[in-house]
Amino acid sequence: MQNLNKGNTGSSPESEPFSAEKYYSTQPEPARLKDTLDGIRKFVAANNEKGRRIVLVTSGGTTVPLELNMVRFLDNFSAGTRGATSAEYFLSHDYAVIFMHRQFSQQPFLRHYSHSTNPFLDLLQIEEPDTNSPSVFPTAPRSEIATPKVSVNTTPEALPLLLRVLRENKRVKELGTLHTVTFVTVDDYLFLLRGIAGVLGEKEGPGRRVMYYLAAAVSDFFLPRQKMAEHKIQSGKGSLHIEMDQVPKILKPLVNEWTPEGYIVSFKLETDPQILIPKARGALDRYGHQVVIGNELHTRKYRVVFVEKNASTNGPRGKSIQANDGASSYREEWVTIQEDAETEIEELIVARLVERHGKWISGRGT
Ligand code: 9Z3
Repeated sequence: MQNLNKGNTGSSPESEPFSAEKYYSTQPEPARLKDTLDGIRKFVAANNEKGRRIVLVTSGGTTVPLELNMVRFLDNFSAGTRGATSAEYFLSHDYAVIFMHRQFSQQPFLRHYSHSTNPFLDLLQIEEPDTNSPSVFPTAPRSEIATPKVSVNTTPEALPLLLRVLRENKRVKELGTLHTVTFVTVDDYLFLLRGIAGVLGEKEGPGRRVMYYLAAAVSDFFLPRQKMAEHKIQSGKGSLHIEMDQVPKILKPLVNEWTPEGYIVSFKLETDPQILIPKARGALDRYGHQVVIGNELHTRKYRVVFVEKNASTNGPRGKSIQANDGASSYREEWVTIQEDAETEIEELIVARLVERHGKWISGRGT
């Protein structure tokens, strides 16, 4: 058996778990973080000036590299559909959207025409010039040379979607309400989240008009840089033993320190339906934010549950107060659609959040 952890220094029960402070002071920040945050600052200022609400949508899965010169990494299933779809609905509600997503995962608008869904090339039709025409004669003046014509090849059934996507994409571009940043590793994700929250929480910033919609599937475990092998892990020494550290729970500093007034929505993913609601409630108790949206892996496109604390059990800014009567201190709302429905569940999720956020802004929400 070989131990992946450099110098056989796998974390033992007595080794300290990573606090957020320890994590940020020992792990590498992504290249060009400052430039990325400058871009965010400009976007936020421009939209804040217009009084818009702003949402940070995180989307897609993070990777965990196993080597410093990375050949291998751990990944997860998320395609970023939830985040990309939700971003479109936030845009339609006139939010300015910071779309922080895993590189090459689904993106708003583009998701409708990926390599597998409505393949983009199938939409284009080419019409070759008539080769007998004198205008293709090589000595003809350039302006007279016939060029192939490209047109959009669509059917009456496909046209409404295409028009809707094109119009909405154009509207969003003209308004300047979508700003995209990418991450790959869990380190990228954690540094970006802290940096963006810092910008959104700045004094002259949007305050309560900010929502965090944390739909990215973030790894719970990582290999600290100090324990990583430098080079590609070699085979031939038997089985591989990897001991990973826990990723620090950054919802805590997000709620308490980085974003004093933001409306925070986290997602809880489980595969065992029995533990979904207890886990979601536990997260609300631990972090004191506003909403946990629970979903199960296989039904996530058709069924989610909003888990919130009742007003009486929320302290200032959603900080939870332990109620004596257990279950009655929480409320749950299931949102479901038929599996063959035309509607996307994100439309319903976002509409509910926009309403709750409105109350939060006016000081009536929890
Ligand atoms: C989610 O639960 C998202 O809804 C999905 C969306 C990742 C399931 P897809 O991208 O899937 O549309 O394919 N996101 C949060 C997952 C997560 O990492 N949550 C942490 C946890 O469950 C807490 S922040 O412990």
